[in-house]
Amino acid sequence: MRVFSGIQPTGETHIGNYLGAIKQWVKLQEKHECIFCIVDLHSLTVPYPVGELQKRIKEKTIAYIAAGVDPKKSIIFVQSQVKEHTELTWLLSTVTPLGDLQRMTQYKEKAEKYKKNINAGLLNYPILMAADILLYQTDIVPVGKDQAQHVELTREIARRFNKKFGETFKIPKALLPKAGAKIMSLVKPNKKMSKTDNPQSYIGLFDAPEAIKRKIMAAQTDSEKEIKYDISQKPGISNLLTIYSLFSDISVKKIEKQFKDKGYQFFKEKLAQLLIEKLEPFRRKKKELELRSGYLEKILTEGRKRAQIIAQETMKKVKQKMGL
Ligand code: AQP
Repeated sequence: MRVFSGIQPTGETHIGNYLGAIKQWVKLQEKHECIFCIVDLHSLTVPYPVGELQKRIKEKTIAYIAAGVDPKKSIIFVQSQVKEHTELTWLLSTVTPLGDLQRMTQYKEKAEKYKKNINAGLLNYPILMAADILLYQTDIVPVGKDQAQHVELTREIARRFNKKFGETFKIPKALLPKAGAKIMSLVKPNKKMSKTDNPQSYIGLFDAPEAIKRKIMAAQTDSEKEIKYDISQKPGISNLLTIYSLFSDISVKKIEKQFKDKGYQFFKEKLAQLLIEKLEPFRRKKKELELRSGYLEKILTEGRKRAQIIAQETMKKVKQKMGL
């Protein structure tokens, strides 16, 4: 089975990215052929500081490895370095109805958020994502819930292409974690945790202990006292319970019992302690990797070469099928 996934270098990697995507990647690489991409071309669809982009790409490379992706087992590479991604995007755009793109939730949300920059790239984002996935004849796409709709569209595009031009692409499947597929913002627990939001709203994978403590203690909860999972009435505390459960491997039910009558402040203090402890190895690994730029470059060059071989093979087939 081949696995493909990626993260945009739009900001700091947070625990939502980890629990929704990277944690699954680390497991999958033990049994499957995995390809993990830093999707820099996707990140150009929203405003970004040009001078920061390379730094952000480096941060993502470090985040993948520090969180457990093993470059000996998995391919890690930068999307813009394999030109077949953009080439296939154009070809797939000719079999993608405009209406399908306009109804995508992420497009609607981003168009609302960036009213002054509703560029065509924002609309075409899912076609680039389809190209990323289909180029590698992917079987499994481990992602968080917000990306499930894009994987569904990818399947539709592949089916449409195969029907029109003959069997070309594998039909991939999204893989969502059972819990943690949508970690919510600490500030607005009805919204997804997002790296382009206020840093108070997320716990960065490499946040310092003081920052973790400050953010968790300030996390929005309700005016009651009971530590109980109830996503509709108590989204804030439910989100914190999910995070606690996923980092401790203790069920939400058990945690509720453990903290019965203890109050929110006590629970938050314990959660902060847990996160500080669990994220410590990531911070340590990051420090090490930051000093090893040559090693990181080597991984990306190696990854690019390996990715290119597969991508070129698919492109050859696609062009033949389309009569080019
Ligand atoms: N809050 C989340 N909970 C669980 N999974 C999440 N993912 C993102 N946020 C959460 C998953 O992380 C992967 C990388 O996402 P992306 O960089 O492609 O962009 P995104 O999905 O739009 O993530 P962000 O953090 O919200 O980034 P920005 O702010 O740039 O839009 C995906 O698998 C995603 O599902």
